[in-house]
Amino acid sequence: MFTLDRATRIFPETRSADAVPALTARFQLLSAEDQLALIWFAYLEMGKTITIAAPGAARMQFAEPVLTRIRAMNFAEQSQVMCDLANHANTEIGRWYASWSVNIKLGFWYQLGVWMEQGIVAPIPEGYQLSANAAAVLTSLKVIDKGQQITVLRNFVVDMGYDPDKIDASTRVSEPVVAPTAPEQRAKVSIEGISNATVESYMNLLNANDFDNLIDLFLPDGALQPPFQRPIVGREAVLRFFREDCQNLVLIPERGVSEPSDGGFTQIKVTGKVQTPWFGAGVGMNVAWRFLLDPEQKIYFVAIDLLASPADLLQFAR
Ligand code: 45D
Repeated sequence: MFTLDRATRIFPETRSADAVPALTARFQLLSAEDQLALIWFAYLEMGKTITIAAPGAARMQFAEPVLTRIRAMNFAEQSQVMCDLANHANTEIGRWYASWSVNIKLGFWYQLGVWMEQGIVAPIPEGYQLSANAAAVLTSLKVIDKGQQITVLRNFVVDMGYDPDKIDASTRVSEPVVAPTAPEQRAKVSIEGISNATVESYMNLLNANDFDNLIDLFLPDGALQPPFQRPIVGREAVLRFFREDCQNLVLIPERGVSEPSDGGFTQIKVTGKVQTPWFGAGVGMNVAWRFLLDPEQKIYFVAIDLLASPADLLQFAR
């Protein structure tokens, strides 16, 4: 029978974007000053070709009190707050930050970036010289595709602040869940090469923010593995992840293959694009979904991989 560990290894030929974990690890070795300057330079560079969408008020309300405090500080204090976040320091702001969902963290930095541009928050010092290692990381970051760049940037932001495992889990905050799309406004995907009701429903329900029906597609001990993360196991944890991290995504599956597996299970690989509300249609991430369905067509496991290159969208060989 399948174990979770075995499930994670279906479609082993799938090549994920190794540059993302490699760059994230190299970044973690840099000093806080270098990290902040590097992100700033990367952000300016990326801003030439793609635009971040301003977060809505619902998302910003949780970061608001901290942002207001930072805005009132002098430049030295503001720089200290940003370095403390990069250093994972156990400060009041670092603990607040640790309690926030990914999207609140991103919204917080979005606002600081705007204020840095406007001169309200301490800028990176004029003429700041990156260390050789930091300059090398920035050079590597510039040559990967946009979908990988925004994933690296997201990782940097997620990793900052005090360790979330060391704070009271009940203090976690995330933005409110939006209402699902009205039934008559829902689009339906079609996937070249396969016709599978569970996989199609997965895509359509996620696109409609209909998480309560989406979770019913999973077995009670079903698992979902986001790119570069450990699997999230069990309906309750997966549903929480959908509500916190998966609102307003656009999944654009293109093609797939379905194969019978052991014990009446079915393994299905689909490739296509995903858009995040932060960048809209400006960035299409090349991804693969690797599904393992039980004999009743419920999801036992699904992994989402960020692909190494567009050529991997066509990679279905065994
Ligand atoms: O430090 O099927 C400054 C799942 C300088 C669900 C700054 C999925 C200083 C299931 C510039 C101010 C979710 C897994 C910082 C599918 C400084 C499923 C600011 C996949 C930090 C398909 C930096 C979804 C800023 C995917 C403002 C793959 C940075 C979603 C902002 C991927 C960075 C979404 C932003 C990604 C990054 C979003 C907004 C990668 C957003 C990235």
